Amino acid sequence: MTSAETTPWTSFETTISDLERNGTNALQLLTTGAVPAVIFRNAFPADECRSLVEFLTDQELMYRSGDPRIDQRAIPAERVDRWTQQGLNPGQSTRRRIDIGTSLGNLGDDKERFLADSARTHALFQQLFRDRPNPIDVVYRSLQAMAPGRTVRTAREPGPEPGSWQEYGPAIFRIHYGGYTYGPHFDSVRLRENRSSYAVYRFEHQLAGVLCIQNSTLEGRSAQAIMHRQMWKPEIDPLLNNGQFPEYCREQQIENISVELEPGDLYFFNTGTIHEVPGVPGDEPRIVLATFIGTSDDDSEIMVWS
Ligand SMILES: O=C(O)CCC(=O)C(=O)O
Ligand SMILES: [Fe+2]
Repeated sequence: MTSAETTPWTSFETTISDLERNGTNALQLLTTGAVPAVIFRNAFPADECRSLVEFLTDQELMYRSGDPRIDQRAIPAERVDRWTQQGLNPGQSTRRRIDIGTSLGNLGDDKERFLADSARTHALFQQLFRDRPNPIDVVYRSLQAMAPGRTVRTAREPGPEPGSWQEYGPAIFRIHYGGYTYGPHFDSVRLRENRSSYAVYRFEHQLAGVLCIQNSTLEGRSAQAIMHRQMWKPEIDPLLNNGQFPEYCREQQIENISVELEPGDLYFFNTGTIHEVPGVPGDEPRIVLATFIGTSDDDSEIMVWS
């Protein structure tokens, strides 16, 4: 879609109770690309976000910026860059990210390892959120309100025993240090990663639900996602891979919008939309709680994973 498109393209801001009252099909707004994002402001209280960061730091699951232990825990840059070649940090510095949780994108090539790691994540999250508000619940409840009548559940594969299931990780905390940048990309277990041996491969649409836990801010600017009014198609791939996408957007006058989030704000978007998150090397890391979501128009089940 280009700016020749006359319908406005703006985020849809809502709440769980508004959706329940009005019966808006917010899921469809995303699957059809009618809006760049569905935003739930203040979905998780900002002071709970701050308290959670303190807690995760105390638990040594993450570290403050500058802590030398970050490099030991950071996932190898080649792994997180596998699908997004572009968008190195300012000054070409190494991209550093700590994940708390299990990533299908990183571990999915080894299904057994992925499912074992997912089981450990479930145990860890159960322990972490035994006595404190669980932000993952907010993501699932908001998604459920967007999709009334559908069954929203963590993605799963049939287990070894008849009738048993093995779940994927339910969500993942991603802690981005030093201005970590996501260049323009799309996400798809179907069209990009080709994960045909996984149950989530069957879905027609892939969405993401991302809760902002902490912003990275420098001189009044913070790292925020930019959505381009362009769905992925095969012809876009060379442009994404060669770094020519910005030029293409200028030539084709493809509009974009920035999704401005404060800690506690939650946004959902269609991951087939080309998107990016330019980094801002602030003092604190940017922290999000992220999920992917699979849905099809004629499928009563919606699966969530990380
Ligand atoms: O960190 C974000 O806000 C989005 C990252 C991203 O590209 C994704 O979750 O697909
Ligand atoms: Fe993405």
